Amino acid sequence: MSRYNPSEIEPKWQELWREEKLFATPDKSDKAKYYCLVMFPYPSGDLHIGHWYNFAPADVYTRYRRMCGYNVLHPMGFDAFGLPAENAAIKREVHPAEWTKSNISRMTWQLESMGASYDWDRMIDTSDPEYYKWTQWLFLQFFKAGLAYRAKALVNWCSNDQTVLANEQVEDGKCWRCSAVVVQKELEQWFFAITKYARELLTSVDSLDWPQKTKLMQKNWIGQSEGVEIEFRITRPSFGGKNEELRIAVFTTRPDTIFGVTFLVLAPEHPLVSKVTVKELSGKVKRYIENSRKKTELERVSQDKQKTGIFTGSYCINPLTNKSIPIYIADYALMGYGTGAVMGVPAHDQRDYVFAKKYRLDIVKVIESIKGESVKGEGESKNKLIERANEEEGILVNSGQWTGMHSYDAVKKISNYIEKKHLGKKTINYHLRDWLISRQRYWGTPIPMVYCQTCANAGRSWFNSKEARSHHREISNLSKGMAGWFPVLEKDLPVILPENVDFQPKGKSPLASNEDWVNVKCPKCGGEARRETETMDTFVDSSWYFLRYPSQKRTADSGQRTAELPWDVELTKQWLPVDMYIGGAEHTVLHLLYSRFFVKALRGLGYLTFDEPFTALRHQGLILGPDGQKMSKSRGNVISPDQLVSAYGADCVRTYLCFMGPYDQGGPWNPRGIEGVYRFLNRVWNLEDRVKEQESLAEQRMLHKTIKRVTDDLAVFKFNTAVAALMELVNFFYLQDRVSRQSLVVLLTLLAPFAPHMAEELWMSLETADYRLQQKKTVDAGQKIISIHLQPWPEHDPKLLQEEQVIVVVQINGKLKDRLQVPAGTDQPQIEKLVRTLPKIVPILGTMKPRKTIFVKDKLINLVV
Ligand code: ANZ
Ligand code: ZN
Repeated sequence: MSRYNPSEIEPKWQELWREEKLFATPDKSDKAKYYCLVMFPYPSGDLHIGHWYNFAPADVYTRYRRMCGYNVLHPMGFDAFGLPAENAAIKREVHPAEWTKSNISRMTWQLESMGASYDWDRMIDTSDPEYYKWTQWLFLQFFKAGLAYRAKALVNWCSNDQTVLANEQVEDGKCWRCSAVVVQKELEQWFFAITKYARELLTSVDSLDWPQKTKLMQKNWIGQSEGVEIEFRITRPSFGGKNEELRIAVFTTRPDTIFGVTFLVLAPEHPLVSKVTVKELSGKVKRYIENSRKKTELERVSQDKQKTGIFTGSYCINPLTNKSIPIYIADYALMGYGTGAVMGVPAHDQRDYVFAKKYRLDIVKVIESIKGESVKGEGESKNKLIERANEEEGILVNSGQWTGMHSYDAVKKISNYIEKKHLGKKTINYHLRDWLISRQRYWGTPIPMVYCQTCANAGRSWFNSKEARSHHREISNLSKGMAGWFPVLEKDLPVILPENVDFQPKGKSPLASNEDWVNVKCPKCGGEARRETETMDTFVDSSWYFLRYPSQKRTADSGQRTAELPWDVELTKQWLPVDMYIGGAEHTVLHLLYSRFFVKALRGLGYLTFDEPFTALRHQGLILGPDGQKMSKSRGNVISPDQLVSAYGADCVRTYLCFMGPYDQGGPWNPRGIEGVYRFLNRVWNLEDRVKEQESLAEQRMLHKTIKRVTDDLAVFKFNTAVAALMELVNFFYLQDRVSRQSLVVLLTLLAPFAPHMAEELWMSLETADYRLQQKKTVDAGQKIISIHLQPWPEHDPKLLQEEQVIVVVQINGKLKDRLQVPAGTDQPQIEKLVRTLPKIVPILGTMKPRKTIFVKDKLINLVV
């Protein structure tokens, strides 16, 4: 047998598999479908070992599923638009398109070198006009349904990347990409109305086979909060004149504290601010509002920061106490949550407490703590004795008819009372905000909208059109703020991203610099109009790519450009939802939430019939450098897959990645660990010299035990223990210094998902010497081509597992007395029972209880008497 030389066999098999299209997935098949998807990468230039850790075990799992008899779809593509590519391109002074293209071809080559079983006919590049045409089309459907809208809002601005960010892209007040501090800006932007699906996104996550932690993170991000909206009547005299009674609604989760409300707070952006501010104070109020705009949301809500505010000069009435309380403006109240107004309960809310202290407002205790010790100044009821708010539930005091009741009951009773008396209503709020999708950057999908000033002046928008009226009954609501805006006609899609643009980020949309591109005719009046110059968040591209893969081939095959939908209806029904989604945990909120929203929104519009995009989800852990630190260029601890492949071969890297630890935990890269796996593969390689015809019962037992272990482990992503089982089997073969042909074939079949090249090479050499000749013969005979990867997954024989018998030595005081044959794994109490019935033991032992029992499972029992 020749030496194991992966660099010789691996490229050879990759080429043959490619030529035979061995892993192209047929759309028509008698087999059950299985859509197994990995998160597609950014074309950042190089596949690092973290990518491999996502893709290689995922490919192992895919191959296993395929051999189990499923028709498996395992596609690959590139999340090609977006900041990473654009920033890299700027740094290197090349065009992002060029940079992206060359990276895609380099990464495709790298993926090939991994021996992954992708169906390359379905490859997706999101920056391809044939793809982003449909991203634009989807935007238009959302727009027409009122799910995409433009609005002025306080938004997150990253001054380093010179663009706005979605809430999900701000981590601890910083930009998720570059870590620059994010500031608030008031801008007109495009949003997707993800909040319309908040309730559904929250509840239906329970049904998914996802990691618990990820489900919880989705829920927490959506943030459901049950409470009441209570209305406070404003009593500034001038309002009486117009017969209009102004009310401010507040949202509270603690209606049990309502008797302790001593002031009311409006967010600076609240629409009633101008109405409640008295003339004498309007200058001061204006300055306050301007100042608060400079703060980040984090600064505004942070618990420990000083609370600032300003009195409006107006008062309102607490509907339960009928007492008059002052109205303040304070920026710890956020406009984006609840009603944008808060009832101030300083005795029981710490922020209100800090605020009341600063502005010398009353602090009235209405909840008595049940744990006595935390009630400072009890009996004296002097405000200054309260040192901080008591936010816990307890017994109500000073609360009229509810005095003496527990908070839990009072929350319900007071809410009911408020509803009954029409003072307000119960509501559920979600912390989730609408998804801001427009970006002031170049490398993205152009938003396919046109703005016409003439039409805007005349108050016209698409929502006045006949098409719009056929879509909606309540146009007026949707058309708010949309005057002048028109969708690009669907037949004119895609709106091509122009190449000739100065794409350096300047805080404005780079596309605006290309006048030729910007100026268009208004689809309504035919006058001078302008294209929208902002592009879509990259996350929009990745929110639907999994819907495209099944149909991607159709378009590629037929060059079909006239399709009416982004996907083939039949293929979509056949393949979706994704059965298994595998990827990193860093996108737990962002990408997964957006994709779920897309599916629900498209289902709502009648384009899809299922409800959730990813039925099952698994995360891989993080691979650390050999020093246990996060891999980074600056630390010099980055492990390059390319070098490993040339040193050990792809099969070895794949198998080691599977073997290094539990898949969802990752861990440090161990340079010695990979050597061990390399030795293991060499041992497999050299087994061919030991092939003998017959097999022993022991060999069969060991083999079937291994089949069961590998099968069970792969099904639940325990790649490491599956490899360990294979290693034990190989050790067994070496110990008995022989292996039967059949056993070797089974071993190779089990090994095929992990080390596909080696398995194919050895299997072929067992089957036939000449691959090409054999293929020709089988194909001529009308049969499928042969490959170990088309073989069925081995099944274990349960009989061979159960009936394994062992001989247990029976000793009394260390002296051999008898032997006992029992099924392997029999436990101590059972063996003791059996021993006591043995004819040789009964006379010795009688009814004596042994002082001590030494037990070695499947081997020995020694009774000390
Ligand atoms: C009175 C009160 C008394 C409150 C008390 C809490 C404790 P979650 O659980 O996150 O929903 N709130 C409501 N709207 C707000 C806004 N726009 N900006 C800032 N704060 C706002 O929080 C609900 C609580 O957050 C509400 O209940 C309100 O304060 C505050 F002892 O009302 B509470
Ligand atoms: Zn017009």
